[in-house]
Amino acid sequence: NATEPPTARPLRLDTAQSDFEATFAQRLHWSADTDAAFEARVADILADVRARGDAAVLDYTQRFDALPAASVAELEIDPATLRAAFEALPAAQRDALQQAAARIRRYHEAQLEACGRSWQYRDDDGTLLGQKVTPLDRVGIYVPGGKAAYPSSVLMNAIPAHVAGVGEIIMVVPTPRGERNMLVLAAAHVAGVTRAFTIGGAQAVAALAYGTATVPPVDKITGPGNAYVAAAKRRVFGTVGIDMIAGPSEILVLADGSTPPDWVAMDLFSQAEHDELAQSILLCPDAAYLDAVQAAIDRLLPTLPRAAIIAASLNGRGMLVRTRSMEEACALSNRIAPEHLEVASREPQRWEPLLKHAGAIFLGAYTSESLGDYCAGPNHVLPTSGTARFSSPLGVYDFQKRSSLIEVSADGAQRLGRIASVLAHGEGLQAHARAAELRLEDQP
Ligand code: HSO
Ligand code: ZN
Repeated sequence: NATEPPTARPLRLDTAQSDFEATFAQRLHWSADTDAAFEARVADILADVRARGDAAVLDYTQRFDALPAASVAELEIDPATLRAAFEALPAAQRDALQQAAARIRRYHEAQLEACGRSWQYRDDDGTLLGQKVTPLDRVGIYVPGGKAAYPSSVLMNAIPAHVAGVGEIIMVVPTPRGERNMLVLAAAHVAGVTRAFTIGGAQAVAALAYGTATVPPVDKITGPGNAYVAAAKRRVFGTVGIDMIAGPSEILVLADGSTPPDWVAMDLFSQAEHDELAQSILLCPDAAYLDAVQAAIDRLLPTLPRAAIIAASLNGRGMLVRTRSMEEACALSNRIAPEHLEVASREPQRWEPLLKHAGAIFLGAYTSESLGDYCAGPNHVLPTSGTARFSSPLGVYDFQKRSSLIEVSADGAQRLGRIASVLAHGEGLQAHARAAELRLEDQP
């Protein structure tokens, strides 16, 4: 019944209950299920674009996006149009975009200084060794259309690429029926996108990966997308680099009971409103506080336009968990390795050293995850589904690669030549051994 207000009851659990582990593990689990028929459809689109180029891109854009065009050139948005989109915005939106962009740029510039620079050292004998860091020549940024069209994600993908020194940033964005999202175009202007095309889906991924007469081939594709885009990115990996395959958004709040329950409830909602499959979890040692947050959920949910999505997310995947202690809550959080981790505590610095695995850690009551989504500075493209155990936020380093640098001195060749010769003989590789030995002063 559409008129009834939705209710949200995240699963209540207690780490002391006997079936906690099993119930918790089952609720936590998420996996992208794809079937063979779906994979085959995506593979067909990729092969078709690879073979027929622009003509195939035009066919699929007409079929899937109801956007007819005589040429792919017609689907390109020139930089002047991106600028005009920006200039036509209300001043408050222009200002907010620019301020967010400036903060994101500053953060990623600091990242470049700290971990994105070339380095070298010399052996005593003058041999030079080092690592040379180079930006990628050309990258493609996929921007979803429809309900997941986020201008903030344009900033989060394009700015680190720009800061890394990428030569050309090619944006693709599906534009069903030709309805353009002006904030997305404006964000592309602010973030320094080089060229933009109103194409999307697997066909856009294929165009970027293989290149067509009009769309230049890129070296890496980043950015989120629907199941077609995810499957296409997986398949073109190897021909080009990709960033990550993101799952639904997640937030985990670690609370000691000192943050107003309304704030925490709204933070849980903020990720739940992305997607029915998003996951919001609250861990707290105080059961009365969990009750207070549930009461806040009941009161605040009906005030939100996306209440139905939020309710579906919280009812399907949400959890309010009482833990024995904050220490236990921290340990549990590490096992989950959430995308976003809020430490809603009056002493966040006490708990931070205990936290190892999370895409981004938000410390203290004032640090709403939502501020990180838009403008704090760090990237909002983060590892999901427990992958924060082994991977990192999107960053400048994703738009660079490294080459080793070696310059052996005449003296160095004596020392290294003897070692290499022995090992090469051991491997039975005579040419390797001779190449090293020819440079020795006393040849064997
Ligand atoms: N929370 C999302 C990013 C986003 N939020 C964009 C709002 N707009 C990534 O996990
Ligand atoms: Zn968000």
